[in-house]
Amino acid sequence: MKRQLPPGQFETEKWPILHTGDVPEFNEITWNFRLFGEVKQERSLSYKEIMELPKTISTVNMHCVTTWSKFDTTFEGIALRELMKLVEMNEGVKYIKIFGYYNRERFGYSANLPLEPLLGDDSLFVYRWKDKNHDWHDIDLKHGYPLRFIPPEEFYLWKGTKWVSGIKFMKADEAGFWEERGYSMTANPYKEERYR
Ligand SMILES: Nc1nc2c(c(=O)[nH]1)N[C@H]1C(S)=C(S)[C@@H](COP(=O)(O)O)O[C@H]1N2
Ligand SMILES: [Mo]
Repeated sequence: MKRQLPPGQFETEKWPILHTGDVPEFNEITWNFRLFGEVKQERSLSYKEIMELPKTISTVNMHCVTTWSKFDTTFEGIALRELMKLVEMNEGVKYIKIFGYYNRERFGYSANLPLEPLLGDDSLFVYRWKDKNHDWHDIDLKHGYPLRFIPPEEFYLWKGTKWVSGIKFMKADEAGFWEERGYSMTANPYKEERYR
């Protein structure tokens, strides 16, 4: 895996914690994951149903817009393409918005992304990780347990929604939480697309 520091970034071996709002508690009984928007039929999956889906392991680099980059974290999770098999999308879907908790609001946080670059092994909804300093363990509640998205490294990490609650499939791009507040729609660290 390449190790190229994007412009304006520095490398860290630690995995910093960054978010806005409180850390939500996980309750398996009430937890569910919603697939909605431009689909023939909306679906809602329980925690058990999610965890029974095929797993993917992938090593990725993370770049936070606050300028830290962490290389080579290995994650276990469910690839976006596995979730896409569970719904029939309408014709012309080109974008998604990944929702998650902001305080008590289940859909309070969101980040928009184009669909096409997210079909590989590096687009995962993760729950377990390791790196050269840590053996396999569940991701911390503060990092988004029970499930959080990690985008490919062509996107800043704010596109990696923690405490995920659903995916909205869209024909047209729509700003998410930070994008509405002036951050980039495309957010490529190598092009230093921080703001718009
Ligand atoms: N639900 C939610 N997800 C979120 C955020 C947030 O505030 N709420 N912050 C984002 C930002 S700005 C970053 S940099 C990453 C940080 O992830 P980490 O704390 O696991 O490093 O989470 C992203 N996902
Ligand atoms: Mo961030």
